[in-house]
Amino acid sequence: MKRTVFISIVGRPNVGKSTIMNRILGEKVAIVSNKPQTTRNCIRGILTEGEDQFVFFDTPGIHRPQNRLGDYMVTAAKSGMQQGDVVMLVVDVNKPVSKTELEVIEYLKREGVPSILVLNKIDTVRREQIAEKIAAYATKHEFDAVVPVSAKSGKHVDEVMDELSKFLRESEWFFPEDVATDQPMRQYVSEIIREKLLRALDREVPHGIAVVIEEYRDTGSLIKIRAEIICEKQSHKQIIIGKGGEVLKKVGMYSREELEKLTGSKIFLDLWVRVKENWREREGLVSNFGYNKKDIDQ
Ligand SMILES: Nc1nc2c(ncn2[C@@H]2O[C@H](COP(=O)(O)OP(=O)(O)OP(=O)(O)O)[C@@H](O)[C@H]2O)c(=O)[nH]1
Ligand SMILES: [Mg+2]
Repeated sequence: MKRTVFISIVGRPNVGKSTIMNRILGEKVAIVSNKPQTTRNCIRGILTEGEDQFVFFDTPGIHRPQNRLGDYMVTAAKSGMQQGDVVMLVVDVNKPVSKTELEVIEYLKREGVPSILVLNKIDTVRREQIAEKIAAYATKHEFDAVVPVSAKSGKHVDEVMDELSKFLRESEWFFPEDVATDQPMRQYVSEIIREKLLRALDREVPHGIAVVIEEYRDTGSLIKIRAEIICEKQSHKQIIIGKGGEVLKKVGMYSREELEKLTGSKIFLDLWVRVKENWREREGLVSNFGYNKKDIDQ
């Protein structure tokens, strides 16, 4: 008897939503960085075990949008929250209960959606702090389960799976058993390059970056990829390229390494940097660069 469950992973930016999804899948499907607002689209991750299929929606962190891109991300997150049979609210155990968590809890109560509270990053705090956080959330909502975890080390992540298993229902599967995501290859490639940029750059520069794949051609012996890195200002372009092209070279090298591992092919990667003044404020450009509200199931 085949069973399925859809799980929405939601929460504030930077709490570890993508990390925990990757950990559960045992594969990197969503990019991760130490900067908030890393994930911009809803990304599906699929785990099939025996007769059971778990379909996860990793969503962008819910925040107060500052521009059109932010509007898109929050719309995508809220739509993703509604796709799940069960909502997994991920919080950073170091952080107090915030407006975002209260907003999610309000939705859970209003719609009567089952939910699991995941207190992440327990590797960074003392045990008493975990108990305090559990008590703080207990006054706000009766979750179906509360699981303190470390997504980074994997500690207690199996308990999250035990809890999620309780929501499996008899149903046909929606995805083949051997796929971990339905993300199109071009999006995957652009995300990997964006991750390397997020890791190489500081402050506001990486937040104003989009990566557009202009060419993706598999010649059999080699995959040729040409990507444009869009940034918001001329000064950002110089930072992205770096002295003597050093930063861009590194980004290219790390991206290529990961793409070769992912595809098992040799990769030729050609990166270009282009300025589109304040593109995050311009609806047309935001949707051109892969963040189109029309693509969101609402
Ligand atoms: N110490 C510690 N760090 C963690 C843990 N889980 C995630 N992190 C780190 O937290 C940062 C954010 O992780 P992400 O998975 O990108 O967070 P996210 O919630 O998906 O963030 P957005 O996509 O921006 O909403 C990264 O630097 C992770 O390595 C954990 O259990 N312990
Ligand atoms: Mg993320």
